[in-house]
Amino acid sequence: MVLSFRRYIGFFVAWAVGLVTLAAMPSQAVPQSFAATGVGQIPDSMICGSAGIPLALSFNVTGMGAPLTDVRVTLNFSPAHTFVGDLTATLRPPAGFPSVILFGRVGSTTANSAGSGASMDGAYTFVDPSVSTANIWAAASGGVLVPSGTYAVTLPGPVATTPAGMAPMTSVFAGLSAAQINGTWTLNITDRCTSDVGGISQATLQLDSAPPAQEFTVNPLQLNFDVVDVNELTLRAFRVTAAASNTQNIDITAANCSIGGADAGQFARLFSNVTLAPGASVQLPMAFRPTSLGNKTALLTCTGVLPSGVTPTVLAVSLVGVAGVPAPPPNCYDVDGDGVMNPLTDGLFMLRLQLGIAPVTAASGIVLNAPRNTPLKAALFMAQRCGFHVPD
Ligand SMILES: [Ca+2]
Ligand SMILES: [Ca+2]
Repeated sequence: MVLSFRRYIGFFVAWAVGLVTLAAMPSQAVPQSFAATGVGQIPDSMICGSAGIPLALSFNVTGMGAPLTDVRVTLNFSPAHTFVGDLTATLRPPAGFPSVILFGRVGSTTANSAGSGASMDGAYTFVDPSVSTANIWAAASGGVLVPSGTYAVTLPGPVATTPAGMAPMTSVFAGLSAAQINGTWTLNITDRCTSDVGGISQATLQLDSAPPAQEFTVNPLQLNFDVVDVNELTLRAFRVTAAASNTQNIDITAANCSIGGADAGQFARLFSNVTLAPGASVQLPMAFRPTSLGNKTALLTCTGVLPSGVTPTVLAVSLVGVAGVPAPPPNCYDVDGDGVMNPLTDGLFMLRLQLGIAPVTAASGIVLNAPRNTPLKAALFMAQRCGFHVPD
């Protein structure tokens, strides 16, 4: 494809207009909530000091990326459970390890201590201490009711001094891969002393994670311009496609694109800034205009592709072309282009035109051969390529 300068500009404008339609609002990952199955009465302990059968809650987690950046568990105690010191709640990811005890034996300071007698009645959200430093041990110290609210994960009892210290949660799970995060999380709640009972009516696991990696593909990775005459302009395009699974736009900034290599000056980038919405695909044009004969190679490289962490991190397309010999100039003595300069056809036709005779009359009695086998074809050639004035 060889384009005139005007068509080149038109192509560029069409391209720039096309960019506008690609714009889309970026999307961000948001915390996802997963409701528990298995809610109900927490089985009472049969023997004080020995943990009973756990109430096992399950959360079916899907669609999360890694690493986790926030983990929260909300438990709605209904009916209320008297004597929080009976209870221990342990959260486990699908692989089972590592686990985190959200709270355990609150108020307990010795191996045989029963702990706090305060009731759990209502909703409680357990979070990483970076989210809240409210301590459930302090809240339970009144001995009547643990107020509903948000509490940091605390070390399980017994502890030597109360309140028990806070313990991390998010960082414990931060090493999990996406494959290890997505699956069934469990929350086991056990009771270790008889008589006091209660249950869970509703539970939610809320997770937040870094957005999954944004990906795009480039095709072809080598743009082949084939043989192009010296000083001719030829265009080719490659395609960039954003993965449908992306959650954010991918931005390629034209200012971050450069052409390197021995023949860099003979290739040109014709695209401006590119925004690729998830699943979007766009053709990006490049130009080749060889200035001397021979094989020409260069490399287009776009760095700083956003957002950070995009795969691949660099857009790279190798550019290959061959500069060929330009077509010879037209032979203006061969009016009809049959390869023969015949004075009785070519010569006579030219002479008549020079004398001011119109083409049809000037061709009278002359047999013009292919490819310019009519007076008008021959006259047009003489005007356009050979600078002749052609009489009307
Ligand atoms: Ca009990
Ligand atoms: Ca001829």
